[in-house]
Amino acid sequence: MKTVVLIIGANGQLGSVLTESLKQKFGNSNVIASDLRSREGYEGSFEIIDATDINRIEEVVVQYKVTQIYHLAAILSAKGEETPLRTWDINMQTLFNVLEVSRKHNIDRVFFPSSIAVFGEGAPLENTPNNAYLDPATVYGISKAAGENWAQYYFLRYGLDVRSIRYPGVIGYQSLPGGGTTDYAVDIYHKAVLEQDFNCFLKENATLPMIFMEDAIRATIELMDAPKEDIHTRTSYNIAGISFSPAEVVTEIRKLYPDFKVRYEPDFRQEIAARWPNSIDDSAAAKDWGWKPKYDLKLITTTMIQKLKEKYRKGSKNQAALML
Ligand code: AKB
Repeated sequence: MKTVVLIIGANGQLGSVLTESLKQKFGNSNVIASDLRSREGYEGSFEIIDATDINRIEEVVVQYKVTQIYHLAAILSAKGEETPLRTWDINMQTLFNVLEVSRKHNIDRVFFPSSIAVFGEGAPLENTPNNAYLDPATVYGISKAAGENWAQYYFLRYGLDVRSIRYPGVIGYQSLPGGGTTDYAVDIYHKAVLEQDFNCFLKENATLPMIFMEDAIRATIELMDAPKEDIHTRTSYNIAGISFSPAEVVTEIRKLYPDFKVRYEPDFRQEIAARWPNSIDDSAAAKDWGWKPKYDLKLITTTMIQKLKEKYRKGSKNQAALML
């Protein structure tokens, strides 16, 4: 059977990069990118989809004979706290719509991203196990914990092959994050390359699990490629990349930019970060589908700085600076 992929939330930090990788894997004509707004210069099939509208998702699924859906649209941890009930509505309604359309149209595989935000005070901070107690303190985390259980429900009740990863903070040069607690770990590299000072909204010792974009994309594709009988976790898999604090990134960056200046001005996002794990046990993902990260902090830092320098040199300096 030919694989035709629909990506919902294709303009986002992860979605924009994943879309390009899926185009390479399945061919341009078999990947349909979608988001609330069109993307200028996008090469390939692009549909405007508001994922709160189930009819619109269904229309596109039928039109293109979609066989796989990656549902990446969500309001993240920090932004979600501005309007908790709206965040709950959007995160849950869009998931229900994707699950229902997938069930109705016998979609082959569905990907639903979860997050380290599902953990709270009840989970061990170090090496947090896959099956740790989930008591999230943000509405985003609550929606992801509920979403994981709905994903499992659709698998158990209807046999829908939904697969999920709990992403740590994702760091990449290709795109910018929006509204997360881990966003500082991308912004800091832009500021270093632009030779500007950085105001950090977390404390210098706030250690969080992070992952480089290349590793995050590879994990997603490896999970989706794994044989069905190897997937033993139907809520969501922990995956680890590397864990570090703002102070540790600054030390790495200063090896290349010795004058780089940082001020620590923790805000409400520090409270969120304090309840999240410091490090993650990803042995279930390693055992079931062979997960292994490649990028450590040194390699992330040298790659981020080299790629961002190239990007800014190519003339997107003003545009990127405006986006921060
Ligand atoms: C966030 O900070 O909200 C996200 C996440 C860890 O899910 N990057």
